[in-house]
Amino acid sequence: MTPERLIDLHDGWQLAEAPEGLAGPALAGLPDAAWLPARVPGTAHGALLAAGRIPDPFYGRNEAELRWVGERRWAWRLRFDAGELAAHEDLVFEGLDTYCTAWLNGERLLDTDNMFVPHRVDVRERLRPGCNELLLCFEPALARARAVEAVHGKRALWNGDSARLHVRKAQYHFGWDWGPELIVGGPWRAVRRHAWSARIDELQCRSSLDGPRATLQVAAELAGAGAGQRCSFELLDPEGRCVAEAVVPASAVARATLSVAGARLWWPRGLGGQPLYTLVARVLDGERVLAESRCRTGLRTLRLVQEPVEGEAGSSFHFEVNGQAFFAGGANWIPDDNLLERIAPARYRERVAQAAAANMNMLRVWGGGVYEHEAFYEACDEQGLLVWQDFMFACGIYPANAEFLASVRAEAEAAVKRLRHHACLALWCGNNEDYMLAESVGLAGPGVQAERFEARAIYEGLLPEVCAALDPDRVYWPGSPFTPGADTKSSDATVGDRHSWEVWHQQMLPYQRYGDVQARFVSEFGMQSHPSLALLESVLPEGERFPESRTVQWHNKAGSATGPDGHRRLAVYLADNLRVGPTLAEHVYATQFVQAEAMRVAYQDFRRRWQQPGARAVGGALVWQLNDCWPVTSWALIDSAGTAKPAWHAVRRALSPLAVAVRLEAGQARLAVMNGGLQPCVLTLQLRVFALDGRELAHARLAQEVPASTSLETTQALPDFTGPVVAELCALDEAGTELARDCAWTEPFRFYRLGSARIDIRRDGQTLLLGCDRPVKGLWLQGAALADNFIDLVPGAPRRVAVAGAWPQRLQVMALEHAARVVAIPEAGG
Ligand code: BMA
Repeated sequence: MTPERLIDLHDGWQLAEAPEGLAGPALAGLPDAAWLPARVPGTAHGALLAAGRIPDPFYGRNEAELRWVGERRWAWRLRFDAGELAAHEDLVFEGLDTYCTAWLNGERLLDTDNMFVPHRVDVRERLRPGCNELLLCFEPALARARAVEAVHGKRALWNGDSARLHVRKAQYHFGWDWGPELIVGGPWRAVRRHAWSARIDELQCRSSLDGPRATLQVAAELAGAGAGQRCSFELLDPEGRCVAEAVVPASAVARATLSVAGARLWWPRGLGGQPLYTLVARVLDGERVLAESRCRTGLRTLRLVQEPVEGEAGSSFHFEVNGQAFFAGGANWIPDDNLLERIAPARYRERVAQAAAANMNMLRVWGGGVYEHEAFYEACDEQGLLVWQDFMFACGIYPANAEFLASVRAEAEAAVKRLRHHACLALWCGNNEDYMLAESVGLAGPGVQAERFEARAIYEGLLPEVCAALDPDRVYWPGSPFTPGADTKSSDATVGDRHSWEVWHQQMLPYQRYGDVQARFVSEFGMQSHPSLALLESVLPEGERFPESRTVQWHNKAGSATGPDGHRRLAVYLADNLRVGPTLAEHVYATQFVQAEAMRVAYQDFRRRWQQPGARAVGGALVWQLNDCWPVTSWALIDSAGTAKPAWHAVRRALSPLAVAVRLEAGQARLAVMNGGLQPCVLTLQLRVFALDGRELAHARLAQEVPASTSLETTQALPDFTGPVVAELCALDEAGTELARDCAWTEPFRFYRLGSARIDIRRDGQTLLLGCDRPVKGLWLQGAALADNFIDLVPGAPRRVAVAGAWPQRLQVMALEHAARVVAIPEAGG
């Protein structure tokens, strides 16, 4: 019996266009000149780009010129030496996108039609000790999908070609209202050779807590293990020390119970640490380890709570971890690139870290992308970000024929088995907006018979079945948004989750009215803005660098059946709020300004309604969207170069463990304090009101005690002043140190002029001192890594902002109504 070997087959691949009608050995026989070097995991687009055979699909309007790549057949060839063969030899394909046929040494191995289903093929009889040839041929997915659509019929959808509904492939590949149509294909996940005599197929770990004691039911599905062999289980604590172990006879499914006294609990960030335990299973032949499998997990309990909300209709929708209720503040995650092979694990960690640094504690993996890379979930485990995990259905009326359901079942089982051990995984969700779409086409909603919406068989049948069987301790939610019960609408604001798109989509409400579109859990809302000027210009030909250009519009995919409308909606929000200059730089700042203000208002208006136990009116807010997959004008907080926009800072402040919000109302200011911590806090609320010429009109201090995990509100009279004002609200601790701050201005900003304020920027050690003589709105500093940015200044003590990393020689300074300028930073006192 020899120990198992898992060998990556990633180097030495070649790619060639596969002529129509050619298959198997005939393909492998294409002339050498036809073959390009390729890497696995990879895509044909990626290999052609690396070989300089196609231009950057993200530049200009190249996307349109490159449709041909997705319309061709592509062959992938690998010749490798297998050396000594083991008792068992498998080829493992973690992901083939999408319609692929594989041959080994001329023998057909498998045909695939679902990019989310991994395949293991026994090749013991076909693998040779010497040279072997593995060949993959990928068919054009759109053409194949259209052939299936022709059989099953066209269906309603939002975004992309309707044939996408019939193919189990990342839906955003077909184009989305923030993404290009790039129908990539190829071995997008790992290809491996598994040589073994015994192996561990599945490892499962179900934990429960009883006070400080954790009990883990562990199970390992074994193959090839024989009589006299044993299976050992070891649980390692975060430092790698063994804290529990068991050894049992090796059988088809080896089971054991492990117990840990003094279990260290995993918490979402902001509530506690993220200690991760590692379960290690081994098949032992005497002392020799034949096979090993390990998974990391966290010990915690998690509940979705739907309880009455005092004084209101419906029920709450909030989460509790380890018995502690908390407000879920976060974002929707989309794939971070169109060519996923370009995303290294470090990039997942960086993006997740950016979400964490914005004080987020939840990310929703949205249903039009992919079941994400391991590195994503590991980063969420480590950084304490819970994951709302959609199954991969988005904005469509999906078929429910037997063949489709069988493919979905295999996909769902693979996803649940792969992800279920992650501490970060909070909830499984059936789809994105399919109930909403069904309602919009009369297939669901009040008075509509349930069976008219046949995809319920997936969201209310197949998927909950798979989750109940393979991951019974985790919540399953049929869709986002979703409202339980017959005759309900997914837009119901009193039960379940909701997508509040009255701002931006639908009636395009002003963002100042986010408070009117709250819900028990706002799982989508958003406002568009341009990416950074540098990124935008990097994809614009010289002559196209103005806001209204054809290429700028090309990089805004928002729109509907009537065509692109992102630029028009942006124009409305700019016209509502600002005076905007003609240059691209001014347009970038203006759109980012509006997005930042919209995010400030939205998160504050939703989080204020977290309130107190028994009255959890709003349990969470997940903005659409955290990230981008290419250089685009979109709802993202972080552009595709990884640059955080001003909105990211607005979200970071609004989700800060202790945060404040101020609203100007007739004759009074409404003050809110949000304490997300586990301890009550005693503080002073300081409200200062300024005229725009810098005069301080009022200064008030209120003592306030805020219980743990509570949001509360109060009001304070405003001075009798008819002109526009700025109100600055700060929460101070007993020592007078500022804990949180927010500013509210008389709006809209376009009614008054601000440009004459003097902005003073000085250095004090590793800190910037930012001062002014009159109020300054939206000070946006570029050129350094700053702890705070997009800041409002009021006269008085300068704001101190820490600078991380190298001290910048120069900073680019922008603010509302202030022309952009680049400044050197003098020392303080100089
Ligand atoms: C919702 C999301 C996405 C879309 C976004 C912006 O529909 O689910 O499908 O990109 O709004 O329009």
